[in-house]
Parts: sequence; structure tokens; C-alpha cells
Amino acid sequence: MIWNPHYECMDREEMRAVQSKRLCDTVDRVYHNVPFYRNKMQQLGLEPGDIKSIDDISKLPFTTKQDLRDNYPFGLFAVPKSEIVRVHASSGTTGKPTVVGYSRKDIGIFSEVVARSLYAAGASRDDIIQVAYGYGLFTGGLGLHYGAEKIGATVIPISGGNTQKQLQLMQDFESTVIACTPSYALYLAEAMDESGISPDSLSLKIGVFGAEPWTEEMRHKIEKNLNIKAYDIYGLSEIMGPGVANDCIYQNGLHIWEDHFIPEIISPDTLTPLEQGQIGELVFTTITKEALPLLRYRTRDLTRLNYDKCQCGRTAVRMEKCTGRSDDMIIIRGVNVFPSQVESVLLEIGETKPHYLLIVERENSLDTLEIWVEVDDYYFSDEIGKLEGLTKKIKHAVESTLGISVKIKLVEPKTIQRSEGKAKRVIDKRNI
Ligand code: DLL
Repeated sequence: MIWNPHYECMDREEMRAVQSKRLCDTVDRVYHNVPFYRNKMQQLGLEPGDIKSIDDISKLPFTTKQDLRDNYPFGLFAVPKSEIVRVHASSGTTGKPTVVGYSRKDIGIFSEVVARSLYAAGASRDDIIQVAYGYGLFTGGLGLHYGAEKIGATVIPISGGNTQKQLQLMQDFESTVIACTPSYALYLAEAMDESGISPDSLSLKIGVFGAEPWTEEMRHKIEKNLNIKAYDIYGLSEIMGPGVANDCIYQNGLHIWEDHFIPEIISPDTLTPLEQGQIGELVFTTITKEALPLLRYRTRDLTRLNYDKCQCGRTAVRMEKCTGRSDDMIIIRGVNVFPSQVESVLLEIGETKPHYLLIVERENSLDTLEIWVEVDDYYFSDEIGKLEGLTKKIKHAVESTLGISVKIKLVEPKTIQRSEGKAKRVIDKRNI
């Protein structure tokens, strides 16, 4: 099912022509309406006329999260405040939130890209979509909500949390689609199990999961535990919110809605564009946004692009499932570690619960990594040998993947805090 075949299946040359035209218009608009961009372009000796097509995109300056913070709250808006119909904000770990704004046209496009995303995952007007992303300043809830209404589905705007209510409505209203973070999906599966609800007794068939990194192994786990197909939805507030890209039913990369967002992959070190197929930092330029157009926004997310035509018929470029951010990476004794590497190993072993936490400390100026993993109660009641055996097995597998020594601590069910939104996978106590 394709929501907007004209754009989603457009011939590459035609798409580049659309992108070129929209890019030139955007550059012209930000130059004249956003002092921040005018200054940046002037510093580079650039005028709008220097950007003639998408081939010139790498001449443009980058934008970072810090730039949004420096211009808090509305300094990068390209329209008068009276044109803004909504704001969202994402709270970082430090400092002021990042504020984003939308014009009425922007909200229309936001709904369109989420509609395309839901359709790509196989949802339609016949579905009942339970939106369990948080509603509010976070873009997840309202983003999914508008897209779901656009395709004519029935929306249950339950928001995040309130797990028992989620299960009750899922049963009573016969929800067919659940939209939430992958970590919350696991939590729901766990709660179902505890309440004696069999996934087979539900009408659920599709999950639309995103807002945090998750691995292929996690996808299989969720699909099995909830007896559904689990699709990946990607996005970020600065660029729009959810629905910048989405899996199609072939689950082989997320189609980016490129008539609105131009992706590039750059080296995070040299900031130069990488060759097609290489993994690097994903950068987006918005080309239809009115309120907050951004040039070459550095997402910090690491992935690669695939321009091959997909089995589904879409030509829209695909980004590989994004399992890490450059600032999600922890450096332990000089070695780069991503939580997703640990997740893959644990789920592959398959003898633990899918709940884990990385705790980094510094003892006598040496970094240490302890990994907490939940296991079934019976490991604790059984003879000690079982616990030791599993600890050793996990330690060996994790160490050979990461290349550093780690400490494994098997903990009882529910020791690790469950999240209703984005999961926290790392506690870094090093103060660096
Ligand atoms: O998380 C928007 C969203 C809501 C996406 C609901 C999907 C579903 P932010 O809070 O601004 O926006 O966080 C954006 O979250 O740069 C990624 O690092 C991460 N992220 C989002 N989706 C995915 C995904 C929303 N599918 C940041 N896989 C992004 C991996 C994701 N990481």
C-alpha cells in the first residue's frame, strides 16, 4: 500500500529536480528571513544564487542542536509568530529545551509524512490505532495522532504510561495497531503476560515503534512476544517529529520521505560527505518547512543510505535501521561501545530477559563497565551453578563482541526501571 505513489515512487532524476527546486527556494527564504543563516552564509561568502541544484548542497553551512539552543526559543523561526500554530520541545539532558515550531502548512506536511509511514507499515482506515507515545511537548503522540487521522484510521489517544489501562482498551476497543517506543512495547508484553492475557486473544497485528535505537534482535523479540509485525518509525523534532522515515512491509531499511527532507551521510570527524553505502552521520536539510527550515542539520545518528529500488515499489531512499547515535556511544578505556551491541548479544543468547543497563564507573582512573541483565526468578532459587554458568556465558560473548572486559550482574526481574517513553540504557558515573 502506497499513500502517495507520485512522490514515493518518483524516478530518481525527477526527484532530484524536485529537491533542487525546493532546496533553492529554502535557501533563498532562510537567507532573507533568518539572520542566523544569513550570517553563516555570508561568513562562507555564499549567496542564495550560488546554490543552483542539489549538487551544491555541500556548500551550505551545517546546523547543530547547539545552534537551536543558542537561539532559544524562537530565534531560528523563518515566519512571523502569528504564522505559528504549534510548538513542540524536546528536553535534553542539560540546559534549555530545543523548541520547534510549525505553520499550518507544516502541520499538514507532518500529517502527510506520518500518513505515508503508517501506510508503509500496512495500516489503513480499517485500523484502530492506539497511540501510546507521550502527548504534549514531545512530538510522538500528536505526530502519530494526526497521521493516523489522515489515513482515516480510528485513533485512541491514550498517550504513554498507565499500562493496565493500555491493556484494557487494547482488549475492549480491539486495537489493531500499537504505536509506542520499542522498550515500552516490551513492557506491555511483560504486563500482558503477568495479567494472563494471551497476545493471541487480541486483535493487534502491527506495531509502529521508534523514538529510540533498537536492534533487529529486539524486533524479533517484540514480534514474538506480542505476536505482531514490528515496524520502525524514525524522526526527530528538529526536522519534523516522527515520520521522517519508516519501514515498509519488507523491513529492509526505512524509506525517507525525500521530497521533504534531503538526507546526506557525512564523516562526523571531517564533516565531508561519504561515498554511497558508507556508514556515517545522518544530516538532513528540510525543503518544504515554513516555520523552522533547517540547512544540513546534524542528527548525530549513525546509519547508511541505500538507493536501490525496494521490493515494495518505492524509490524513496532507505536508511539502515539506526542502532546508535554518536553521542550514545560510550568510550571505555579507549574502546567505543554502543548499548545496541550489548542488546544484540543478549538477545542472541536468549536466556535472559530483554532488560539491561550499562553502568560505567571509574575506579583508580580505570574505566569499568558493569552490565546488569534481568533473568527469570528461577535462576535465583535454583542451584548457584546455573547462575554462574549463565554469567560466564554472557561475559564471554559480550567481551568478544566489545573487545573489553566487563562485569556481568544478573539481577531479579523488575530490578531495572521500566520506561514508558525512551529507555535509559546507560548510567555513566564517571563525571567526564
Ligand atoms: O523521538 C520523534 C519520534 C517520535 C520518532 C516517535 C519516532 C517515533 P526526538 O525526541 O527529537 O524525536 O528524538 C530524536 O531519537 O535523533 C534518534 O537519535 C532517536 N530516534 C528516533 N527514532 C528512532 C528510531 C523523536 N526509529 C532522536 N531508531 C533521533 C533509532 C531513533 N533512533
